[in-house]
Amino acid sequence: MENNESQNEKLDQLRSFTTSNQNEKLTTNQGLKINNNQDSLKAGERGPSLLEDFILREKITHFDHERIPERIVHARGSGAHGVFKLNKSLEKYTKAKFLCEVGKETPVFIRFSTVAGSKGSTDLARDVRGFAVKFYTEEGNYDLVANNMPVFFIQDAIKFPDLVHAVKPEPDNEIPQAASAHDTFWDFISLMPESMHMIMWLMSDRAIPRSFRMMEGFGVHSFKFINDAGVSHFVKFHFKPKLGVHSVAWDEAQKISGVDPDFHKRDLWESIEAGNFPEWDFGVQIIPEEDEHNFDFDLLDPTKIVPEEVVPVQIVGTLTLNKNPDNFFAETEQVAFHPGHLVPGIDFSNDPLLQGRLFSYTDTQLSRLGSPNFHEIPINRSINTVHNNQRDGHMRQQIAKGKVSYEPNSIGGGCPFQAMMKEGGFTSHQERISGTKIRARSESFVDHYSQAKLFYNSQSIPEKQHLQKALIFELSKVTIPAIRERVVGQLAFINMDLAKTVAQKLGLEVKKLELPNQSIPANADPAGLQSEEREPATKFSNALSMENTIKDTISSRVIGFILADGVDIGDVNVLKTKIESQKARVDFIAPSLALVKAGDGSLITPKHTLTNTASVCFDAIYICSGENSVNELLDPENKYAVLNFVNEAYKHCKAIYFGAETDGIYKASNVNNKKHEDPAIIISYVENADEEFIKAVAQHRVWELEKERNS
Ligand code: HDD
Repeated sequence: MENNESQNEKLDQLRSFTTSNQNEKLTTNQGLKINNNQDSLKAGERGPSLLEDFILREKITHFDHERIPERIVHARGSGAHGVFKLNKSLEKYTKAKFLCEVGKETPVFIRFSTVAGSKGSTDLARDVRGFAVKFYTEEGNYDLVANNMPVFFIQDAIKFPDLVHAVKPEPDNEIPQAASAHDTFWDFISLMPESMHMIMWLMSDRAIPRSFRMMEGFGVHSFKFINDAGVSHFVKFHFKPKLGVHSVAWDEAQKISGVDPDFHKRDLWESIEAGNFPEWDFGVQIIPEEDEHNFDFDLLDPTKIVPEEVVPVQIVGTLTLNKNPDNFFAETEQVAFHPGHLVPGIDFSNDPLLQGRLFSYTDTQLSRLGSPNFHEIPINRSINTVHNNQRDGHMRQQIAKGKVSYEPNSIGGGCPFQAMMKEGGFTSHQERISGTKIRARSESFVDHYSQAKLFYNSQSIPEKQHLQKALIFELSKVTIPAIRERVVGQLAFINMDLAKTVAQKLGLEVKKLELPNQSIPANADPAGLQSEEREPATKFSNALSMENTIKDTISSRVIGFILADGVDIGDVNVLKTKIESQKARVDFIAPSLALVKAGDGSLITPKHTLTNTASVCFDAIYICSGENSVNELLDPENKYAVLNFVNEAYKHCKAIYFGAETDGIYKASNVNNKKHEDPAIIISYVENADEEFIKAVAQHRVWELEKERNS
């Protein structure tokens, strides 16, 4: 089906709010046709403008109020429409209809985001990514407001404003933008041992994804599934990308931030426009209530995962994104998520982080979107009709008929009626609670290092090296030595080699961690509840390393073909066809945007010049065959840019393919004379060179050769 003709109930609903200016006359907001949109009404051609110019006033007034406050966190986002299809019924565990009937398709809207940066910041910041999914189900909207990391920094929502204040730009000078590498963030972290597991994730390459399409999504908290019989199970939600989980290198991320700060936004948009629809498997980890206490951590602690080796993820559905929004503001900016948007069959757990979120999300929409009627904004509307006695408020859209806006009533025949459970009426899961009212943390939450160890130990060698380098980078930006020392002290509880490697580069010794006395009761102070170093019950988890991800597809990868006049069009076309047949994209890069004249006289339109893009924007490069083309690329005017392309791709461990007669470029580049075997460097004369190159692209990167490639 054509992209923008996709059909589903939500898109049909949105269509009724969508307008097009095609072949229409310009009007005011009152529908009056405008005759002159160039000049304001004046007292004489050179005179002052008149207050009575209602056309000018309307236009300027609207413009003056165009901006709304950006999200306090997750300000920078990219949205897409899609569909969720259920492949395996979860009826045994939940009565949520969209999870019961195999084959059922539910419209979704998804918004990916970075957390710390402002709306206009770069996509490639080292950061957590938001992965918020709104399911427009027949029983109302269900929001899974997830992240691309399965744990969180803090255990209790009361610390959220502190965390966010610490990571955001420092309040005196508003520096740095979209970065955690600064004093206040690490000061906070150094005093919050519970953040250490999340810090491992944040310092790993998961924090610099290659694409939104290549990252996982996690609901983080334990939620609850309730079935028809009222039986409850704990559930953890997972999205697993069909393209595998892949990241860029930190050096690359920083460069992409300059060359194309919209890299992820553009990548998502272009993939969907090209019909290359991003897809995820949707999975659940299900835990019977009676097993709640059978783990070496607390299921309610959001700084812990349930290792997949202990409770496997059952894949039950597919999420496909198949349509870009028509209007960024109306859809991606105005969409309002909330973990409390539930449907029958799904409920919360008592995770104290989740509990606090249940307040925050509606509250923030009130200041961000300006009115309790934000649910009436088209993107936020449920596909089933809303019936209740809530009335009025700013910008009310619904025209509720009749005299009655209260309940019970007799005048309105008692409508709208409460729904019984069997009619789909939501009931909170009944749970026996007994306890003392107390402002304290459970002892079962006092284990801050065991899963940080599990994560670190499960990483491959290149991943460990990247993580070390990230910590060194971040902490080297911290100006207060005591903060660096404290973080190193925390790392020592996770892995002594890690602590020593980081310490050495910071010019520090690993010292015993000493947290300053903050004069707060020990049971209220996470530092006071300093966890003992503890081993996790699960020592190693394959699922935590990106090394074990899917590497058998080049779908949607972008390959740069570097060429100039005289290029061998035969070779170009053969490889291009092979690449495109596997749903990857070829972009031509030439010395200028002038048409490139191939050796046989045919013409090629370049998409980029050697200097308006950079190797960091491509997954792999091909230096096209042809002596004349190579000579032009080695001309002093182009040589630096060409070698820069090759050398950077080499440094970032990408696949590079040298076509026939490109020896001059090979020899002048850093690739030359390397003694090691490098499976990602393909020279045209090797057997099945095209296929070898495609295989190398599918591998994403040869991280294990990074050291050699950078020496
Ligand atoms: Fe949050 C936005 C995910 C903890 C308060 N959060 C927001 C978004 C995502 C998450 C993906 C962006 C939604 C969008 O695209 O519009 N947040 C999480 C996850 C958390 C988490 C996975 C922990 C497991 N958040 C969290 C806490 C609080 C908040 C503990 C407050 C107590 N989050 C907010 C917020 C935001 C938000 C301030 C900002 C904009 C919005 O809600 O709509 O209310």
